[in-house]
Amino acid sequence: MRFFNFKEEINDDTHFVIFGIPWDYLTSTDLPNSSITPDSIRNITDDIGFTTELGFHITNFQAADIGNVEIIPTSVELNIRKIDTFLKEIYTGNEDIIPIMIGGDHFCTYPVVKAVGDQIEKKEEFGVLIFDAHLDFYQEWDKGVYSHATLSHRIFDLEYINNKNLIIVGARDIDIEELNLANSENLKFLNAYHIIDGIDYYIDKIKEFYHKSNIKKLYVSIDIDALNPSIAPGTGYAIPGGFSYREMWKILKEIALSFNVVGFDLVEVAPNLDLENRMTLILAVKLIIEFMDFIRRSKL
Ligand SMILES: [Mn+2]
Repeated sequence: MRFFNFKEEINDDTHFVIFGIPWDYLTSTDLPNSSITPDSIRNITDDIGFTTELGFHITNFQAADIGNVEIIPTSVELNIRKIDTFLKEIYTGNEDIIPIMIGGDHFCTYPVVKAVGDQIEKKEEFGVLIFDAHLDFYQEWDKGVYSHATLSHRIFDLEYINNKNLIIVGARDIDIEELNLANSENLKFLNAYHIIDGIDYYIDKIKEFYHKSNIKKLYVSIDIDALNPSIAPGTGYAIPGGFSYREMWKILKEIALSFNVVGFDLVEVAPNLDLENRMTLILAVKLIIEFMDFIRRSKL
């Protein structure tokens, strides 16, 4: 089972490497089952047309799907190390490869961002863009410092990440403690209610933010709950007021054209909460494949 017909092996021509992290131990409800998502997403690619919306043949992507990281659900520190090793192997022999991670809960993003950031020589050019209904900025959550609710705080704690190169977009479900924490650190986030001002608001603000600090290389993390639950019902925390598919499509297109996207992920899809027609899984596949096409075009 592979993502579309991508090959399993990385070779000299490989541009994108897809892999899954089937891990949802650090979510904070018993409802979602995002550990089955990487394979559910691969499965559904059989039912989706083999072209992107702009007409690129998916068979022509120079991409590999190398499977899943082997996870032992409760072994948090061990999994973090395993994910790091997995990423380092991807980069062996080709440091320009663009890793694409399918989660898993949002915590899966932390070890991936760290591995991607660690191998970038000019750290001052590196930025992280997170789409999320939540800030995930708690210092600790039910299972400790590592949780899907502390994700962006752990990223923020990386020595090369700060309030000038990390931005969270689509926020609309923030607790008081978390808001106070975010404000005290001057964490940059864009609220979802600006959608009523038109999608260019986000494109302009995101570009302005990164240009101000001279960021050129971006890691992008997409929590599916950044999108509106009317189109993404299959997730643990369905918060109203998110982006439409087309709005997200447009933002991703502009981001890919304006920055060098060095990796991205899609997390928090829960197939067990999806509708029978699997619309959240299809949305996830479309976002991945469209973003890949935008990134490919930006490098032509
Ligand atoms: Mn979220």
